[in-house]
Amino acid sequence: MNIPVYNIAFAAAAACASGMSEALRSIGKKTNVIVFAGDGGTVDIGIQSMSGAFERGTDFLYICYDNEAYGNTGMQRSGATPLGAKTTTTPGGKTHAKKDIDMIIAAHNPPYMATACGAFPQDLFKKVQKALTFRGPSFIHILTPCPPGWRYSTEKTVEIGKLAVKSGMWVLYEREYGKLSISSPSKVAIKKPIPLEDYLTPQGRFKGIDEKTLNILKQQVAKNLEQLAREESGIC
Ligand SMILES: Cc1ncc(C[n+]2csc(CCOP(=O)(O)OP(=O)(O)O)c2C)c(N)n1
Ligand SMILES: [Mg+2]
Repeated sequence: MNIPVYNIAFAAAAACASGMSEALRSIGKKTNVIVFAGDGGTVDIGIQSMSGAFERGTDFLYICYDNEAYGNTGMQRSGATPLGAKTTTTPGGKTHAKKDIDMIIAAHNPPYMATACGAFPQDLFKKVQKALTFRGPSFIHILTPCPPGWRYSTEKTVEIGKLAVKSGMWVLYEREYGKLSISSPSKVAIKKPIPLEDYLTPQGRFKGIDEKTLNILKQQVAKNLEQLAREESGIC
């Protein structure tokens, strides 16, 4: 990378970024300070320093790329692994739901937060550009399909990302000063998602998922879509 990068211990990422941002601002520099961290580093290991930085109103952008497991160490389950997904530490499928880090971040009332997916690069690009225009903390959560971990072949990566969005398992949206707007790639799915099986079946990590778990997953997806649609239309 042709920019200064500081490789820091998981738990300290947002605390370190806070210090950098304060130091740069105190000498009059508006340099963008960006944390780029995985789901394990964000929803589990680094959550306390991240919460502190958001609470203090640190002027930075926090990007979480979410491959829904501890990839670097061989695909152990993380708090972001979805219900039913097999990992090396959940060989029978995860028995807990994916931790809703977006609602946790939303509770800190940042000026800007968004979800994204690399399968929709223009949407992702615009969101990063926009996030950097806000003063204070902003957050972007990127669903990042992972061929070896999710057990599908590499050339299907874009397709898997699109299926995540079309099935409503992953919803693209922005929250600007708390106001929710669903992003255009998710507008159809929020009303009429494709069957969840279309997203799950091509992935080996969901192979053999039992009927009960599948139904819970479907209910969770439907409930999330309904809540987001209601919130956007101002009903709740
Ligand atoms: C404090 C700490 N705990 C555990 C590890 C071991 N470790 C290194 S990479 C990694 C996985 C991190 O997962 P994630 O943040 O989701 O990133 P990914 O590898 O999936 O890109 C772990 C647990 C570590 N380096 N430091
Ligand atoms: Mg990960």
